[in-house]
Amino acid sequence: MIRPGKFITLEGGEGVGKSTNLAVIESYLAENDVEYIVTREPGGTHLAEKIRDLILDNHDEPMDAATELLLVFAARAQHLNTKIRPAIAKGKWVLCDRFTDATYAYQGAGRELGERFISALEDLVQGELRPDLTVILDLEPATGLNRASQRGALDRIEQEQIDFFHRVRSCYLEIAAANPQRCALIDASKPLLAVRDQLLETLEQRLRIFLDER
Ligand code: Z5A
Repeated sequence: MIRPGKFITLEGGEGVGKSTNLAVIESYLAENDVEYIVTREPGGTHLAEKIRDLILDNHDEPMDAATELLLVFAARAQHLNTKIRPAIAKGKWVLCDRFTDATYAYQGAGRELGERFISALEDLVQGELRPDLTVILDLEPATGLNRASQRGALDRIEQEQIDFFHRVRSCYLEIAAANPQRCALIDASKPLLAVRDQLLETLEQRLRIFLDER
């Protein structure tokens, strides 16, 4: 019988270094001979990437917060059922750049929609499925936005006011504190190499048990 793969998510505010550190997790998995796929949210499939564009592009009318929330979960349903679940069922590990914690942080806290509707949609779309490990990169929002802005034009969400990103960060810190078994918090304000070392240590502590049971 095939042992289901593990589900790892990477989270944090703007410019915390997710893309940079995704590569660190990938090389750790490869060194440990794990068969894995890398994907992202919103997006990850052809249709879900179209929904991503709707969410992140600038439009000539403001997007309602509930519209944004429903689009995020529409993309997630597609992504989960056509890509993530099938990969896990085949024994592949899934490394996903953002997942539902981002919805709690951005739509729940940033847009101030609260947890109730997100929790209901999470149950509807995910059922019992939750990540096995979530790495949360933590950084003061002004620093992250500064890093992100050096990369080029800001998308619709990146153009929010700084208070929005403070609420996002606080929510991620609350999620990390409330779910210590699942979440590992990494200080992303340190230089790149120090963040990488901290991340590798975390992966070894949290994933060794899964690697050994294969
Ligand atoms: N969103 C949502 O609202 N609800 C949801 O449910 C989900 C998502 C799932 C897309 O995210 C957007 O979707 C996101 C939330 C929303 N908000 N926006 N906009 P994304 O993940 O695709 O994009 P992002 O958050 O904007 O990520 P990013 O800006 O690409 O940043 P990053 O990947 O975290 O950072 P990076 O590209 O690795 O690093 C940025 C720069 O900093 C780069 O030049 C690095 O070399 C540099 N860097 C990285 N680490 C360091 C350190 N330690 N020191 C110095 N410099 C560093």
